Amino acid sequence: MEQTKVIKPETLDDLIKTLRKIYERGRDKVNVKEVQSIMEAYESKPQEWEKFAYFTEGRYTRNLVDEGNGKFNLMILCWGKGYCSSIHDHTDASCFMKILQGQMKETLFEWPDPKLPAGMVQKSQRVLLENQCAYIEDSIGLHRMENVSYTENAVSLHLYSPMFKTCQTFDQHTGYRKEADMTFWSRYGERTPSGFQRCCCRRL
Ligand code: CSS
Ligand code: FE2
Repeated sequence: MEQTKVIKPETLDDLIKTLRKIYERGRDKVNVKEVQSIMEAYESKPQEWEKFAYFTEGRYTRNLVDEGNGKFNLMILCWGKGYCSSIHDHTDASCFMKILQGQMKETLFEWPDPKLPAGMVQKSQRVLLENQCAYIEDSIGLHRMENVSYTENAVSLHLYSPMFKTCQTFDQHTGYRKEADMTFWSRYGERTPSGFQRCCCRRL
């Protein structure tokens, strides 16, 4: 696994080009720290990503930005005030999430024992600030993401590799799991025709 010096991507387009190169070169073995550093190095400029940022009432939205030459999905998630995800896994994929605007709280949980219904065990909690980039995969645990602000929206940039279309969501009180389909509210800046998005949104 080679790792080159982190060259700061000046624009979102630059960042996408760099990510494509890394995934082209690394195939399935990219260096997590390298991707994280590059995503962190990009300084969020709303004018570069606002065409992807659709907000709606009642749920967070998932907006496809790039398909990474088939190696990854890059998407922008828009979290209205107080909106959160359910507790979910990441379907054996790597997940990077960078904050483009606002702040997000991440609560990490242990995997529940499917044979023993019980309240889910919380491992840790942290607040991610603008431009920070976090990483999660199934071996680290499950998580819930939350825009805890009731006055500010939050926007985050997610890279998933490989891409996935379903995940599992978990009930915090019983550990009971369900499969959830994950769809896009928009693709490449255009609203998807279905008019409906399924994802791991928590019912409000
Ligand atoms: N995994 C969630 C967002 S939190 S990382 C999703 O893709 O909708
Ligand atoms: Fe997640």
